[in-house]
Amino acid sequence: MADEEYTQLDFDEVNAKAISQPLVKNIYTADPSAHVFNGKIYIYPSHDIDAGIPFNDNGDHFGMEDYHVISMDSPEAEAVDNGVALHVKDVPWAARQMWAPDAAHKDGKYYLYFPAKREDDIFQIGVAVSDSPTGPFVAQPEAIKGSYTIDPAVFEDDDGNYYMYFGGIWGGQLQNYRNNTYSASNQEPADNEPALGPIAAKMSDDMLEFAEEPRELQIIDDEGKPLLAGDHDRRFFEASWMHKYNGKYYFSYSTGDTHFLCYAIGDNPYGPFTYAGRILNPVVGWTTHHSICAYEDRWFLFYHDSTLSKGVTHLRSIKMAEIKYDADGKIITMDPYRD
Ligand code: FUB
Repeated sequence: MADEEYTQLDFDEVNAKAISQPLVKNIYTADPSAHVFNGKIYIYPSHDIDAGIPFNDNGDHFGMEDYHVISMDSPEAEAVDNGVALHVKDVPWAARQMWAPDAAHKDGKYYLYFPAKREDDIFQIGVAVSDSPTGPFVAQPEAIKGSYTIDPAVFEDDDGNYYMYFGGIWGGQLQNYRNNTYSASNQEPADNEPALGPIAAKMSDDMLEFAEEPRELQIIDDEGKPLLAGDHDRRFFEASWMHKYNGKYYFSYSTGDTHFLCYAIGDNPYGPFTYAGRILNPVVGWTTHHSICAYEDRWFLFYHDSTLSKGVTHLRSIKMAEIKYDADGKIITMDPYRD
């Protein structure tokens, strides 16, 4: 459904076949990171706008400027847009492109994590703090030391430790880093070499810094071999997410140019993670990005597509659908549109 294919579709028909409808229609939203805080669902999405920036391979047309938090009393309740929670003009180190954020809750404080480009066009990840899950959030003056690229996702483990997962290739700039060091190479590994992995770091007690050097994670196949850079149907591209199910760590992500949401399973927060399959087949629009969150005893996938904007790839809408696991803990692959 991605790439040029969707531009040929009759969007009323596609919409009628969609397994879910946009949660909010007053603004365009994408990259939904959902959490249950104090019994209520809070979704931290990107706020898509048409910034008038021409399309290019770096994704500069994703010219977002602020964040809104969406809240729901329950999975069936109306989704409420709580207004501007943080604007780029209030982030001292950031210049533009407020891409996919996430949030965490610890000791009564809420932390909004977000990537943005600095004035020199390099992505870093920042944090802003609030006493309320809906903000407004106050940004720290500097980006998180040692952070780079995009798509932070912060996971709270059962033992009270928090980990940030991040990274994205192409416009997300991960191909410019090896061992946490930048070079403007713009060079991905060759197709027969291991793919670049997502990056993870444990968070400091105050949630404002990394407590350790970020490390690259491995996604491996059934034989224990790393997925290769040429394996575009399975390799990591962007959109990290972590959740825990039956004591196992499920790392999920987007394959980017092949438009799948996939997952891999590990025994600890750092992996290695064994590729386990697809969660969601391609949606209308180039990007696909998600989160997975339990509400009481049900599990939900939060995702986005571009049906509301009739296929405009940078004007997306967040959606949610219940996910099911089989008896072996495998997630049953979903199609975003019925046949
Ligand atoms: O929303 C901008 C970018 O598009 C995100 O950071 C990526 O994950 C993709 O969804």
